[in-house]
Amino acid sequence: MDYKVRGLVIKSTGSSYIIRMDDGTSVECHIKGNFRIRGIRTTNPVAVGDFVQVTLTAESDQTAWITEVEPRRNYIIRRSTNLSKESHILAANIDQVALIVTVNHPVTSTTFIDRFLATCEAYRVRALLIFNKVDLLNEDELAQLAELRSLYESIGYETIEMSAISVQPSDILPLLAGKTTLLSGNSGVGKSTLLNALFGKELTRTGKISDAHDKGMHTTTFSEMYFLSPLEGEPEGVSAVIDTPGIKGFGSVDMEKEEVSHYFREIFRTSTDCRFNNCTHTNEPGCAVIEAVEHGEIALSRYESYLSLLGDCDEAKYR
Ligand SMILES: Nc1nc2c(ncn2[C@@H]2O[C@H](COP(=O)(O)OP(=O)(O)OP(=O)(O)O)[C@@H](O)[C@H]2O)c(=O)[nH]1
Ligand SMILES: [Mg+2]
Ligand SMILES: [Zn+2]
Repeated sequence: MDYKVRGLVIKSTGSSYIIRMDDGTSVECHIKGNFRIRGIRTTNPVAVGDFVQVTLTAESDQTAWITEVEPRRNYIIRRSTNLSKESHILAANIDQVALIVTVNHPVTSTTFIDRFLATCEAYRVRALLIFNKVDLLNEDELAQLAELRSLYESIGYETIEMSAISVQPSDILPLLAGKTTLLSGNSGVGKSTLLNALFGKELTRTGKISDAHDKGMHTTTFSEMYFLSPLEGEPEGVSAVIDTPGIKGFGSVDMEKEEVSHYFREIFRTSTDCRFNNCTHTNEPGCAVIEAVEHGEIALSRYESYLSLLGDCDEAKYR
């Protein structure tokens, strides 16, 4: 006889999934080829963080199938920057994103940061910026770090700086307490190193960045959720961290052109002073956003990221 159980997806390899059952045991599951979730077209119909129904067959092969995905509280989708239009769910049912970025070794571009933050805004997921590898930065880079931190703090994002190779778990754990946190960022920025530091042991592999290109080598290939035990004195509640493969670019989510400015908080705030209420902040007379960029009240890097996302929307239209 077949029977059904409920569980949480804690690892996804693309072809199979590890599900943690409500009783704490884990089982490897597959999905049938024709499995689809209505409304979302993605390369992965099931993601880490999803709650699913699993059907176990009591036959000798003991195959477990995911037969149903429960409605998601939220999710973060990444559209690749190439023209394939492929979307990938990074994780589902998360409380926050910790975006790990590095001023150097490797360089995380502000375009990448802003596209990621805009996506978090679009999906209404809180984002925290963690600047890593501060031990490797020279004087100029440290100045750049301070500038970036103050820029993002002024917009309203929480930022911290650290070195994952020497960080004390107690410096980071309060930020994660009682929450499910998605760790994301470019390859080689130190996501897995931070995860290992939090647990005080090597749970997952880390990899050197390439000497030739100063870039990560895509060491982590699967997404996986890890559970932290609560700190002493911290309120109870499960804290979970999802380590994910490094991502290169971040294409626009399915945004309408008019929406893009809503996902750049300071641009949105300023846009109420534009002369036209359908202002795209590109070349209209009386545009308060352009004026604020000219006066240095809105960072040029942020405005450029905004324009690049707008450009993507145009491109998407003609595909
Ligand atoms: N000096 C220094 N090295 C670090 C720090 N954090 C990570 N590294 C090193 O950077 C390299 C890449 O770290 P990983 O943790 O594998 O990076 P990742 O973000 O998980 O990369 P992917 O799995 O490829 O996405 C490793 O050699 C780490 O030891 C840091 O704070 N300081
Ligand atoms: Mg990794
Ligand atoms: Zn405007």
